[in-house]
Amino acid sequence: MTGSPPRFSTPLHVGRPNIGDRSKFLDRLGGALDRHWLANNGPLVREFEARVAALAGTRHCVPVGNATVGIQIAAKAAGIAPGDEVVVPSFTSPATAHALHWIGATPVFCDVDGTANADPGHVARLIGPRTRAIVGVHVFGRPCEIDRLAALAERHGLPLILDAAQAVGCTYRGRPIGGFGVAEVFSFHATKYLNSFEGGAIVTDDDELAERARAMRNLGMNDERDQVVCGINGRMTEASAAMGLTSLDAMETIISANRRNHRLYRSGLAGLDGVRLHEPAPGERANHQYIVIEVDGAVAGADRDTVLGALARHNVLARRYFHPGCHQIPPYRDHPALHTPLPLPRTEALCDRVLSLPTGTAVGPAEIAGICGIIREACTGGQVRAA
Ligand code: T4K
Repeated sequence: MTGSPPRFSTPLHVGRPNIGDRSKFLDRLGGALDRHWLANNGPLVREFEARVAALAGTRHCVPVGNATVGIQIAAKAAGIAPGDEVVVPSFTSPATAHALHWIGATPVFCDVDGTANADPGHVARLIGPRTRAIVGVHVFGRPCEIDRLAALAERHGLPLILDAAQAVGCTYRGRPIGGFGVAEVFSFHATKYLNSFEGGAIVTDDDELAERARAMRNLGMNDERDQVVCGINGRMTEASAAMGLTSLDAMETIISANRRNHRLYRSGLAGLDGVRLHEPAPGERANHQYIVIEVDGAVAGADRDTVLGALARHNVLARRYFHPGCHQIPPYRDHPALHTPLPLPRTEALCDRVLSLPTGTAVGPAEIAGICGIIREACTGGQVRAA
């Protein structure tokens, strides 16, 4: 392979943004310019809010500047205060842990189950006298074990907050993600299948939490402009909402491209020993926005990083979502107050195996065939085996 030209002349990215209908976006942006209303809960943000609440099936949606600030606000609005411990999976974006740490809470990391989500049994063992909340994450859009986490939260009188950054448009037990726990938080970052450049939303059925979150997002002011709480600037702009609305218009088209891509990867990687493609939860609606494989180096003939390197040589910029686990990054790995029994063996094994591959509307059958071919070659030492 060394010395041969790359299979792709331009890079294939994980998280290449889906653009949607450019003219609709530009019309919306033009409207904002004409109105001279660019920020602070303008009409496009309010329209986005209504559309996202309808999608989530919740009474409230509070659009925010990004999901990280959304998690901070949701956690604070749910009563999490400095010094509180929050049980959260280590296998997630650093954003989840950092958002909690940034408001003074101490993340206590749990291990994963077989779906790369929080293991409720381990969560139960980590709940102690200083625990004030549980944060679940729907990793790669696959819902975590909400029922079991909610039962634990209820038994211990704790709020359950759900990081749904990757799970917009998915369902759990047939109901839309968004309406579970005390609040869920979506991301509309550029790399998400629905994007608002940067953006996020807190969705909830809790009237009081929503009211606090709204004020917290706006420097602590309520709708009457009275200072009611300690706030931050977590506002979404009109330009972001214009893009978010345009993405929502294209949602079904994007999901069907993602679903087709998932099918193509499934057949392209079928029969390749030691390479496992993550699948959505059976019977649930999925957004398929991440194509995730696990490479078991002991079986596959190549480890994950060898496959990553082979892909990179051919201009396929796969991503190690997530590596390393949050418990192995600063400041948590050296945190004096952290009493998680380390290591987290299943998380660490998973972090060494996972790889996210390009998908979305920028990727089609030819690219996927090429990517699967590179993975096969890497695993079989250049001998392409029939699927
Ligand atoms: N919770 C979870 C579970 C999350 O996954 C995330 C974010 C959050 C919370 C926090 O949400 P936000 O606060 O961001 O709303 C990316 C995203 O930046 C991040 O939003 C996302 N998770 C994470 C899984 O992926 P990086 O560090 O990998 O991003 P970056 O800049 O390296 O871009 C990834 C790939 O996308 C690259 O190959 C380049 C490509 N790309 C990126 C951008 C921004 C493009 O092609 N065009 C673009 O405009 O984290």
